[in-house]
Amino acid sequence: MTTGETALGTPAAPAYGELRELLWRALIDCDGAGAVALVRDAVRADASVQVPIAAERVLLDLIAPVQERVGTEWAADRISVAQEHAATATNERCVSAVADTAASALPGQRLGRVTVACVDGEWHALPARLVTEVLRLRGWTVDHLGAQVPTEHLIAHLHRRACDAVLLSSSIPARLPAAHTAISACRTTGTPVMAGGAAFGPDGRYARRMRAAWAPDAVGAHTLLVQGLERPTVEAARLPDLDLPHLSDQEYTLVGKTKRRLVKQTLADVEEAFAPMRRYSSSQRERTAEDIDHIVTYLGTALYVDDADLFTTFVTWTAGILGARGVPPAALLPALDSLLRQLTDFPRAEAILTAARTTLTVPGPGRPV
Ligand code: B12
Repeated sequence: MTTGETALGTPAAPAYGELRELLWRALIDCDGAGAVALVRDAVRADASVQVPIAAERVLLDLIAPVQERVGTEWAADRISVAQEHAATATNERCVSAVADTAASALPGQRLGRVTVACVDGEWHALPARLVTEVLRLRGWTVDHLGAQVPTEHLIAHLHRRACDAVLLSSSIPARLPAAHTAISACRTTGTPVMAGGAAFGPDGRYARRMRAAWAPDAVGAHTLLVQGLERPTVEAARLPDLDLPHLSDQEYTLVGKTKRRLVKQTLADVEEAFAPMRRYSSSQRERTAEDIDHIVTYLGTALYVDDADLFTTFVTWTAGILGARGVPPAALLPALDSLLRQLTDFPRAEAILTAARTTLTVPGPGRPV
């Protein structure tokens, strides 16, 4: 697509199939002007509804699915990391364009003020941004703090600007311990906390364990806010550890403290057991060390929330990523076996590793081996 051509022609009811394809093309061609023109036209073309509703549809039914496709194509090794970054940057521009297009049509009466932020260490800003823009379109005043907000600065913000709720976003499960710290700290300010994003699990199970309200998406966030969230009392404030009694076995803490040693030994064991690794270049070796580092991080996270599924999902995902890049998923087994040997006194870690190992080795639909 060239700049300014948008090939709209869709009926008022949004059937975005073709537009998704065109937006995808524009993102991959780094055609920012074309992408922006396309989404603006899509808002204006949806004339059967008021502008804020049309804008919301474009954000959630056009821009968001195309962004998800960016992830799928990267995972399948069909686009590069650079293309993924460029596409995301362009799509962020599209979100701003939609917000600007609808700005003059926003409802005059505001429903209240909320703060939206990504938890510490969380770079996935776009999901939070979508939540922010949808809430603005639906009548909320939003303080949008963006990516990786250090918890102390978030708390300082809440003290400066009282709000009806703080909405925390996280996409990467590895950020769950940080999310829990942020949720607990926000609660001590007496501000209701809502969590969301892929990290909290499809049913929000981790958010609830951390005493945060949860909604699956931006519209769900609005619904919960309208219903009203309970304000936490100062007396209810407590250390995050008390929400997760299993942490008293210290497995999470000890795996975290010995992480460097665990990664080093695992790398040595993998090199011993997986012959092709001996011919790896230094950058392939570096990637392998990173993969092992992530495996230990996710083991720690699974211990933190006490859920083997979290680790199995991560290992299955890693196997898929490796498989798409020509590395057999079985290459992960020596790493799991090494950790099993090193963590013999850790019953929860052992159960988590064993469950993941079984998933990798037992053939079945969708199984990587
Ligand atoms: C773009 C992107 C990036 C960009 C982010 C830039 C940016 N400005 O956002 C960059 C390059 C920084 C990045 C980095 C990484 N990424 Co990334 N990334 C993505 C990608 C392609 C899109 C994310 C996105 O915007 N999704 C679109 C929206 C629509 O997502 P959504 O979650 O559905 O949002 C809705 C709901 O979740 C909900 N919601 C969200 N927040 C909240 C909050 C509240 C309160 C509520 C109620 C609701 C809510 O509402 C939203 C709108 O309705 C995803 C793929 C994907 N499928 O999402 C991978 C993905 C999330 N990334 C992934 C990975 C692995 C990484 C890295 C670890 C890669 C690496 N090795 O470095 C790093 C981690 C960085 C970090 N510490 O955060 C994996 C995660 C897999 C996993 N199991 O953990 C994914 C899934 C890619 C994949 N297909 O495998 N990434």
